Amino acid sequence: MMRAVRVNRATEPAYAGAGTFEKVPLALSRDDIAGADVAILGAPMDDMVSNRPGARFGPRAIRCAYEGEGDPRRWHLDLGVDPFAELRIVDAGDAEVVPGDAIRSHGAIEALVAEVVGAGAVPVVLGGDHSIALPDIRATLAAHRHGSVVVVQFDSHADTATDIGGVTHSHGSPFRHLVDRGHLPGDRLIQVGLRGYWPFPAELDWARGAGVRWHRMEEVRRRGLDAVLTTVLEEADGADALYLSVDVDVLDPAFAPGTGTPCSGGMTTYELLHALRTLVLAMPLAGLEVVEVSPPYDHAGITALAAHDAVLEVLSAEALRRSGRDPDPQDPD
Ligand SMILES: [Mn+2]
Repeated sequence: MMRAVRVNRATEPAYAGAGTFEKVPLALSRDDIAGADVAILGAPMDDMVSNRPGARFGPRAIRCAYEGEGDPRRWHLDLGVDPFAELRIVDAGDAEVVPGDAIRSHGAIEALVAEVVGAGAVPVVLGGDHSIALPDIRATLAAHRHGSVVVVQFDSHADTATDIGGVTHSHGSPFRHLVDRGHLPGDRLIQVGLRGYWPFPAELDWARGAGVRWHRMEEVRRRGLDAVLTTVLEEADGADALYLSVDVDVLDPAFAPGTGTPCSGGMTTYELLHALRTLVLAMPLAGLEVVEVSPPYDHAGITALAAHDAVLEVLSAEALRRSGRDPDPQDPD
């Protein structure tokens, strides 16, 4: 029985009152989360970035980057669905991170994600730097049969370094550790949007040997996004569920300047939304993380808005997929 606490008054606007994701109910214990389909949680840490910090402020900015009033209500014009009407969505608050102690913060994030999946809800994790992928994906995978979840990582960087300058745990290493430590089979990791000047050949050799598949941004431009997504779904064949790891720097800096390691030549926001929708409509969702939103480097909140809308897109597609209905755009004939 869900006992989540309502946080808004009936006509309270978006900019007023408590800051849960779109004012969904607050659920701070496992008993309160029980019965929810989806639980949103924050991982507000940026101790492991290699360049510009600020992603610790990401969860709050992503949660509040919306308009509207009163109880959460959204109508996805292309899918014809209201995710808040179809799914029981709660906000489980933030992990109890410890500023300056990234390892303890990782432990807190892993514990909260474990609590969410233990309560039977799909975790939606708002980062935070990308190092959180290690604890939060590990906690999610632990609730599924080994190798049954495919992770699709949207990112300009592979994040597969053994270490960066001798530092073993950073936002440049989580996917290397997930694979090398046996949590995620290499052939259950698919990367989309890589570009720029990293990873180096040694890391690409490792990825090839581990069975990791990747699709550079150049391939997305050359073959087209839909063709690449078709390939991604073929590569995911045999998996029971999908985990989406969205590093907002997969977007071009023109669309997402507020991030720690921006990289030119990336996706438009529309392309990311379309890709997320396509994948979630095709496969059950095991979890989602949206990371590396750094509000101090943002302009007019556009990066936080893109991250927020990525979450909303995934929720909408998951709602429609679970309903078994076809999209219903309700256009005039
Ligand atoms: Mn990343």
